[in-house]
Amino acid sequence: MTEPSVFTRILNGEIPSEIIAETEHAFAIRDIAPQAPVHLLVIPKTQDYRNVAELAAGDPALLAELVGLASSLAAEHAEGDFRLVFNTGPDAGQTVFHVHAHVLAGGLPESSVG
Ligand code: DGP
Repeated sequence: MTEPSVFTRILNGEIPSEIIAETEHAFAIRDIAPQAPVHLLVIPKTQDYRNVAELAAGDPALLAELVGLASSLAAEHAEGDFRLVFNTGPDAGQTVFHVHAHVLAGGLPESSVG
């Protein structure tokens, strides 16, 4: 059996982190090491999908739920515009293999590619 990820442990209350929003299948927390004025993580409650490619193939409706939650959080915590980043694979900087979206907002650098 797969070990619970850090995000599953947060969801279960085993690691302290405020859950700032929740939907039926997803939840959101603040990133522990923010890289923008607003830096949130939107995460499926299931850890069945390691990255966004697996999630898109396996449950596109859940991917859409993540995007919808990201959008409403950007409206609530910033002016509404946001950058959505899914690091996919270790060489792309992914460190937690429980798919999650970084929601970056509130004054981003000018660069347009990430
Ligand atoms: P990634 O590198 O894309 O896998 O992003 C993982 C993110 O998870 C990273 O930006 C830091 C964040 N993170 C890791 N552990 C914790 C934690 O215990 N609490 C919170 N709030 N964020 C965490």
